[in-house]
Amino acid sequence: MSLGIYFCGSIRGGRQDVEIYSRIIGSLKRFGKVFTEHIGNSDLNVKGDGGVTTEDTYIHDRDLIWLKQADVIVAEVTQPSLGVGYELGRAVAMNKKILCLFRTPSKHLLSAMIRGAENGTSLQVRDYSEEEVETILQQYFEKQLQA
Ligand code: 6K6
Repeated sequence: MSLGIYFCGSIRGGRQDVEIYSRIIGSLKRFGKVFTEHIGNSDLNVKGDGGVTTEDTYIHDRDLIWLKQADVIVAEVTQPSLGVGYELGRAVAMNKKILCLFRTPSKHLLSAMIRGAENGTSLQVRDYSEEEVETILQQYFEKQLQA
């Protein structure tokens, strides 16, 4: 069975971490279909998709359809983003399985509303360094595929 995976990463919150998003998405593709591959695309900047403007309502409604379809949500939460926080809140309300990844060391401190939502099962928060990200994803998805 192939999993549906929704990856969340900052867009208008700032694109500083786009390279790590791309690396995570590359790794996630081994475990299932990633609905939001565009988040790892460096042409997608805070102003829009390489010059192409899409209505915000369209983006919101399409992303919520993908979120509902997803089996697992993986969010890179180091760069604070209102959109990622919103997606996580909606995903919690849908009882989705969620893995939040926070890169250390970081100048940012993860919101208590994300770290405090950790419950060890449906919502997990992992602090990680860039070199270990593939191993963390491998271990997480092995468990999901067994469940
Ligand atoms: C238009 C202008 C800037 O970027 C665009 C195209 N935007 C988006 N396309 C797809 N998903 C989006 C877009 N903007 C936000 N999202 C969703 O919210 C993604 O799934 C991200 O996980 C999250 C990022 O939120 P912000 O607040 O950092 O933009």
